[in-house]
Amino acid sequence: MSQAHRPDWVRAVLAAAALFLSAAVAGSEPPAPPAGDIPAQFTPRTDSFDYLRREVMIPMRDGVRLKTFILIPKGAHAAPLLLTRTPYNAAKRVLRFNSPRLAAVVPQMNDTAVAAGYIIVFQDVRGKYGSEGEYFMTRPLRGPLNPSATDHATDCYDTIEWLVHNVPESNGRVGTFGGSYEGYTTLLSTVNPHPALKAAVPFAPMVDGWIGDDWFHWGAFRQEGDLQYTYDQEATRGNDKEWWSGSYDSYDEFLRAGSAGAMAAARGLEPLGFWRALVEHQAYDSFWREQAVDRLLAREPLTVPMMIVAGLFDQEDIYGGPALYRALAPKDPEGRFVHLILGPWNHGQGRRDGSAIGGIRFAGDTARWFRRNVMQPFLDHHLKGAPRPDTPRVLAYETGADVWQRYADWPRSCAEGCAARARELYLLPGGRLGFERPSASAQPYGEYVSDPAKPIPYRQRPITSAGWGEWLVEDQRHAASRPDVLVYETEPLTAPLRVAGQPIARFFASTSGSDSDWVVKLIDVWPDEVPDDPPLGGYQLMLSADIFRGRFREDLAVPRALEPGRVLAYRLPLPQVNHTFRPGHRIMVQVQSSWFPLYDRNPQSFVPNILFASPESYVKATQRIWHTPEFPTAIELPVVP
Ligand code: PG9
Repeated sequence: MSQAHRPDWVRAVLAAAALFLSAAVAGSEPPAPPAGDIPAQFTPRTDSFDYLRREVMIPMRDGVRLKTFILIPKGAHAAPLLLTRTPYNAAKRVLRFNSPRLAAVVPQMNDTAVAAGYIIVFQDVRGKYGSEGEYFMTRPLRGPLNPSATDHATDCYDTIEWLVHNVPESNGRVGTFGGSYEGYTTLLSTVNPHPALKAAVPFAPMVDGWIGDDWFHWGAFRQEGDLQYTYDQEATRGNDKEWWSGSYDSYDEFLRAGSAGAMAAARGLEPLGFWRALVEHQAYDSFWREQAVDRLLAREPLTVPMMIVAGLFDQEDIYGGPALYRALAPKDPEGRFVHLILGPWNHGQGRRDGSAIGGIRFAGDTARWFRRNVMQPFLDHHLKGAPRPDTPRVLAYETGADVWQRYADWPRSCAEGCAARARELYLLPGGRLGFERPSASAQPYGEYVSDPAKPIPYRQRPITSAGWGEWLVEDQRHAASRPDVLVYETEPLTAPLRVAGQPIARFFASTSGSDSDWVVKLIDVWPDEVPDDPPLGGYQLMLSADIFRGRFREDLAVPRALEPGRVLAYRLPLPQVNHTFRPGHRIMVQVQSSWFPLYDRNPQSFVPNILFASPESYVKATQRIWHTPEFPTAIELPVVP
């Protein structure tokens, strides 16, 4: 019989007996009976745990205290500290499993550090969850965008200062570590860094929120995740009020809402500071430029060794890692400070299991392999004084061939004698794709009608929260068969074609509208039959793709209407590739004008702020992609000879 099911009289007799006994033992008046079963204080028994857990409030220079969890392997002595500063609830980040084992409690990304005896530290950023102070989305560094006296750099400095003086089990060396937003805070830890900071490992860091990470891509607003994210993060300090949805398929939900602004209004986002910032800063103005981390760090001295970990299929922050490397590598001619890892990973997958994304499989658990064999030796060298490992300057997984490549630079350098050379892959009449320039033909352009009433789903409907991490590798046949998607492809290749670097779409386009979005996708088409993996037969694997909002063609900071009917030149740098198209495969390029509802719809008639486009402003447009000698649309491919 459980406690709760004992009859009342039994409980009363038992309680009286217990009181009598305890009074007899103490020889005094019996204490007042407890009000309920739950003691005023309970101390869990953790003697079987393999770690100690300390929860502290660390004071910052302005008196604000930040909630910090310090997990120390039992018996640790002179152990390095690995610090993650998070907006995602530190208490939960150190509770993956409610386990007595440190390896099970911390996120998987810490696996090799735990095995190596590190002390793991997680901290809530200012203003979130257990930390005091005010929150700002990806709080910019002190300066014009942040008039206060603190930022992530100072908060990290003050935290490290406290840790090295108050954790006697440590060796006084600290690494900063974390992905995405935590990657952003990791990057900012290197600005005026604390002398004890010896290494930083940002995974999939958010670097430039307008050009190609999280909030916009080249001016197109990523409404689907961002409205929800802003709501969840900013409505309350502890994410107690969460975005609600009455639809299984977010395609329907966003289409019915009309515009992103209408959707935001329907959920009451107006009081949220970052929503107001999004409304005001739709163009690449100083708000975005001045907080782009690649620009900021390029101005700072490079003193903290950094391993930038990026994913080739990152659906959230695909731009940041390589952009940061491009900005920092010139400051490090010897290649001793900055390393770039390009893994076959979706957003932050380098922190988890890297065996596959959806149905696309790689050569084993590439992420664990990287953490064990590349990242941990790098950390051990800088934080434990282990011998210098042979860390490649750039380590990139070659998709298609399924091998890791070590490079002396990225894009691959001429010094290596194997530079990637830009080769133009032309869009040609008849849906062909080839390395020969177009000649005059009866078919000077490909044409489609883009109808905002029927935008192209960015992935197979229904669009639910499942599948978000896989959409970049989703089979593109669902788009290829639509009349509003142009498709160009080569013949099956007779020899392997290897590409390493950044493809650039140089296209000539006209529209009957006065504004337009352009989506360009570079695709590897598998042979019709793949006996060893049948679902890959004819699979259209998107290697690299992006969207450009036409109004920013002339100036990213100033939107301008397009001239209807006029052929205009565009240049759209696409995400990095490191891939071999194998014999029998085809190269394909698709062009379309919406990617919905991930990106908000372009009304196709110029309006001052697309967030608030009225229903009448959404109009059909006839789109043309040109392929003539005068207007030779091409993808500039970084081909390795
Ligand atoms: N991609 C997420 C994010 C980073 C920075 C700002 C906003 C969102 C993340 O995964 O943390």
